[in-house]
Amino acid sequence: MLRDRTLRLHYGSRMEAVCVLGTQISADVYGAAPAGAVSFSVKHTAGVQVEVVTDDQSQVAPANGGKQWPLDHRTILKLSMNKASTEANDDKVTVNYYGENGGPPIDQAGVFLTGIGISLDVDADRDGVVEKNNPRKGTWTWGPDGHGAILLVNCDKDNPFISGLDCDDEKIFSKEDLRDMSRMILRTEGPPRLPAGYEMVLYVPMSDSDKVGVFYVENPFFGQRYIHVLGRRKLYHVVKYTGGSAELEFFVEGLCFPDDTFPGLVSINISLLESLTEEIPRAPIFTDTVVFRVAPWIMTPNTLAPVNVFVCSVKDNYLFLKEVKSLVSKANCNLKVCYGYMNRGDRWMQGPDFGYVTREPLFEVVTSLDSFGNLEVSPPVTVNGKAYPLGRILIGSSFPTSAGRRMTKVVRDFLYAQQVQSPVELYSDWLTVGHVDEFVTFVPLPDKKQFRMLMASTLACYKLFREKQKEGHGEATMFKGYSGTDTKRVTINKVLSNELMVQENQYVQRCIDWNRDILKKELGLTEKDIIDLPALFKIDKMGKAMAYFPNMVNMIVLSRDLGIPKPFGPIIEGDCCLEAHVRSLLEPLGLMCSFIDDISSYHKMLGEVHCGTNVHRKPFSFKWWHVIP
Ligand SMILES: [Ca+2]
Ligand SMILES: [Ca+2]
Ligand SMILES: [Ca+2]
Repeated sequence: MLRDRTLRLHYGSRMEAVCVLGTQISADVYGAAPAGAVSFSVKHTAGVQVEVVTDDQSQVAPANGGKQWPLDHRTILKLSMNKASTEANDDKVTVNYYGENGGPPIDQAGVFLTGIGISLDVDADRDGVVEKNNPRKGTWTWGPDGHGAILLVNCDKDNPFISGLDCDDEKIFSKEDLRDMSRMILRTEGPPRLPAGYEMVLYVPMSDSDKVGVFYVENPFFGQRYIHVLGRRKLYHVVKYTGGSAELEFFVEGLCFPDDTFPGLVSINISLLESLTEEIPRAPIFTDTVVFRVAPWIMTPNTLAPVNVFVCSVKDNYLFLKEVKSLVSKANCNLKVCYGYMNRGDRWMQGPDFGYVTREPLFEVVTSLDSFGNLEVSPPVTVNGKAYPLGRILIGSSFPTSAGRRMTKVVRDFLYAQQVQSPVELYSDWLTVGHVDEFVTFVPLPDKKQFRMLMASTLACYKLFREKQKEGHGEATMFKGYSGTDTKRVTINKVLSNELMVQENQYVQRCIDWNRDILKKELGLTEKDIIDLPALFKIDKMGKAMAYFPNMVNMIVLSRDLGIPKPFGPIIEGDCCLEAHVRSLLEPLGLMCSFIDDISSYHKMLGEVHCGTNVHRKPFSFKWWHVIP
């Protein structure tokens, strides 16, 4: 921010002023004139540029003072400097006033000037280097042609020995932690000391103080120390002015993600304060401002390559663990088992040791719809010409007209505020657990579309079972080897003749179709982008649906390797006809199906493979700031 300021010259007295390079000082030449003066001349040293401005007429004043101007109340002098001073007050502007009869000047007014360069700098052009005084550093725009610096929320834990997150304290423990922060440099140029009465202050607006933390790097050449200078409870910091040509280095961390009360932009200012006399408080005469946007919280879709698979070890999931292990080794990524001390008995975990965020409502009841199985993300899509290069978040919600469970408002508001993965709201409240991942998932493909959407389909299951019945396999038995307690013999004939079940599953299909229509519209999909996986549901006492056999759509996707809940379908000629059918749909596309028995470990507790695992994926190569929300 370059702001002009006005200086009141006064004849017969010595004045001193600091001129920040790139700014102008307006000096009132008329008001300073002695009685009887009718014209003036201006003399100045080489480091100062002086313009004589009357209305919109501007003339450069020669340094030697060889030109006279008539004294006019509209006339002002504009002083500027483009080179920093090596000593305080080493430049000077003198105004000579002349009377009506010419001759020698009748009086003088003047000012001694100190030129100081101040620039607060960030990487506003996003090339990884903090450039010098980018003229656009104080604003922020989206898109590949946009500009503006970015900031990460430092919500990981680079030091395992601290209790909270990295951004919870006002310390930096490791060099790794510095990599989560953005560099900011204060460049100053000037004499060894600031003239008396001047001070430089770095500060954040009150509204940003709980969103950003700033550390100063002390003694960069003698064992660095990082001093927390701005953030919670620290609104300003008096900067040590070191003289000469100096670069003071700062590291900046974000403290929170955007949400409905915080659009994501934070600003940091440097001001030069001046005091006219000791009794009057200092006032800013120059301010430079930089703006950062805090990086949004971004979800990674199944189409991104897996890096680590997290799974919990609890007392009864040993076999499940073994099968996941073999899948993970096929997919060439790492398995991270979380043992009891970390998961505290919770098998529906999220991964430890990397960034996480919590949102807690003040007044609302937290429902099952707030679980992360209720939050999925589509692969990148283009819908009616509008690109979503990071995909769209899928939120499970209740039917628009019913007063059912709904994801807590704070969570929904949070998701919308991230902007880069514009959420789509689906209807998932018809399910007992109510999660989106119970009826839809995505698998990567190397073709033009890059993926297929898989949906649970009761229609597809009935179609398959009727075909098998026609082929003479009506007595094929389900649930063989199923470790559940229900030992009644279930055949294709029995399933097909159960009228109640037929009706319940027609209802379920309607609920799924409702979502299918939303997904087609909001993700720009056609029928050929969708694959139906057979599924059956039963309705519980509350009128909600739960999977009748392990729900295959609730799979884990590791590139081309799919870990699918083993459905325990009707056995025909030694093969599960559901597995065979799903293989016939997916394997020709180059996908590999592994069916994992999750019955006792997850299915009986109303979850499947996908709910019991978590995949840390390679982040998008697409830069989120290139999104145009
Ligand atoms: Ca740069
Ligand atoms: Ca810290
Ligand atoms: Ca960190």
